[in-house]
Amino acid sequence: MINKLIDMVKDAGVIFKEGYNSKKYIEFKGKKDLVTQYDKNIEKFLIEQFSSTFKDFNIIAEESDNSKIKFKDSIIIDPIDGTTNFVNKVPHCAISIGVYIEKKPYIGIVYNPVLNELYRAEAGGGAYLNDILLEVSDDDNFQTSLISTGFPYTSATNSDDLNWVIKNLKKILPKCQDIRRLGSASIDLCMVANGVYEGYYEINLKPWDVGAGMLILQEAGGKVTNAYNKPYDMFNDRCIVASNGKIHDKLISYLKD
Ligand code: LIP
Repeated sequence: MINKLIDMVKDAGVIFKEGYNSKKYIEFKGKKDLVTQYDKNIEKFLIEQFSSTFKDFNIIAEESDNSKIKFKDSIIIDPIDGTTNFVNKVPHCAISIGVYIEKKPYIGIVYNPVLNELYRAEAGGGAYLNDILLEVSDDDNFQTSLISTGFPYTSATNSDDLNWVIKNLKKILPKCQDIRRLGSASIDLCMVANGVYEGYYEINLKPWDVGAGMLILQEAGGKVTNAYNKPYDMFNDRCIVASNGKIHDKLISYLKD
């Protein structure tokens, strides 16, 4: 299944790359939440491909109405994770595909066509960036750890969410090496998998932002939980905490107090 998926995702990458370099028609789903014709076109292309080839799976996709879909044997699509980057030509954006069987992660693919970087993992089979086996960093010192985060779209309208972001930046920034905000949750998770970041946290993400990256990180030896150190439920939990495993408890302790 993974090779077929990769071929289809690479075909979708052609539309992605063409769009990256072209004029976009932008609509606003919320005050900050953008969508372009390329998000819709890539999603439509992938849904057509997946539904005709993988008939045993239903599809949950960012730009679609998912209200009647039951998550079980599912393919979760984010056609462009990092749409704000895509619109502004910041080359950190990706197609994210998570495949689940019986609600358990089976395959994850995160493909950045701009940089030609394809992250992939199969449950129990390790994680790769192109052909390089991924392994999380072994740094266990929080002070030398590079931490990544994201700012939820809701911070524009919800003062609790904005305060949460500021409060946790104030707590974590002095205690770590530095903080990065790259703008694509799926790539953030892959960069923890690749040992670039030691940790990552963010609130209010959706299953399509993380459905692939979580498996890629876990297969590279990393850890993903909620803020209470319990398994992260991508449909219900507010905060995702991801790490190389070694600084996980420290990161949780800062997010908690
Ligand atoms: C985005 C994320 C980004 C996060 C945004 C948003 P989109 O996904 O990947 O890191 O901070 O809140 O969820 O909307 O570009 O697919």
